[in-house]
Amino acid sequence: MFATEAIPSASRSWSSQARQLVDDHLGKLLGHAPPSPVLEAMRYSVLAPGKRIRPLLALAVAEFLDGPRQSALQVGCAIEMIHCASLILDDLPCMDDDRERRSRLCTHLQYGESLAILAAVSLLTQSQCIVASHDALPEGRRLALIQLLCETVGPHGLSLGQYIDLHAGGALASLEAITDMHHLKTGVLFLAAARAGCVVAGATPEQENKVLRFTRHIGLAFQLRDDIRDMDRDGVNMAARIGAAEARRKLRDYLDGALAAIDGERNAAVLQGFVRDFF
Ligand code: GRG
Repeated sequence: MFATEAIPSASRSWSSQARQLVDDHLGKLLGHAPPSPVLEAMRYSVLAPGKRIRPLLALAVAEFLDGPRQSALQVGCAIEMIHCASLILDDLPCMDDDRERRSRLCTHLQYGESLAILAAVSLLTQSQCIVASHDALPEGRRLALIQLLCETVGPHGLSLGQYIDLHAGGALASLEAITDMHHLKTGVLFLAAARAGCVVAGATPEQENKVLRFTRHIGLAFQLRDDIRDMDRDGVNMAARIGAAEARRKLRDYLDGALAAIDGERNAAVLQGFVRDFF
């Protein structure tokens, strides 16, 4: 177990210990053998230093619900692979046309566009494979997880969010429309991570409602915090629209809302620690 109280050294937070677990597990899941240029590009993208907030959320939720850590780790890593696939695609010239990601050259600049696209596609399929083959979970739960992950990426999830951002982002007039777009681009993957923790742990509907209320607030807070940091950058920015002071007030409200959703629960400390470590 790595419940907060079980962490051996006071200088290592729950998150830094869990992040190490995730990094190690991703390295194993994307092992070198047999060698392949596509695998090399996948490793380049996934093993670059990321915050790992989505797998950590899956782990924290499973721990909140006394669920099995190893299964949460496996599914959390599948979600990190989907996240990395979305980053590779987002950085392409036909999308956001970025140069740097996680302090490194973007995958398409390091390996070329065709290999970057193949790595993204392979990360998506690999994410399904590692859930399907995780026989510590009953088949019904594995199927539920695969369905969840497919729906999260598909035409009403991440892909739609990206389409709206690329084709209508600058013209979005209302704050609601911007929030909806951010929800699709960012929030749905956070919700998938939290739902995955619930599926792994066999949560009751009541438990799942609490976790999802917590996560909706966290997703909104994450995006707004990014917008506050990036107020000068081009693109749709909620903080630039409403002003820094109002954005900071909203951010506090979101975090209060997240903590209120789990207030009084037996294992609330792990999700409280998650909020403390990330925000
Ligand atoms: C087929 C998977 C797939 C996606 C197609 C390209 C696309 C649609 C969606 C891209 C969505 C996107 C890039 C949203 C931004 C999400 C976001 C907040 C990224 C930054 O996340 P962090 O801060 O980054 O967690 P690290 O590097 O720490 O993981």
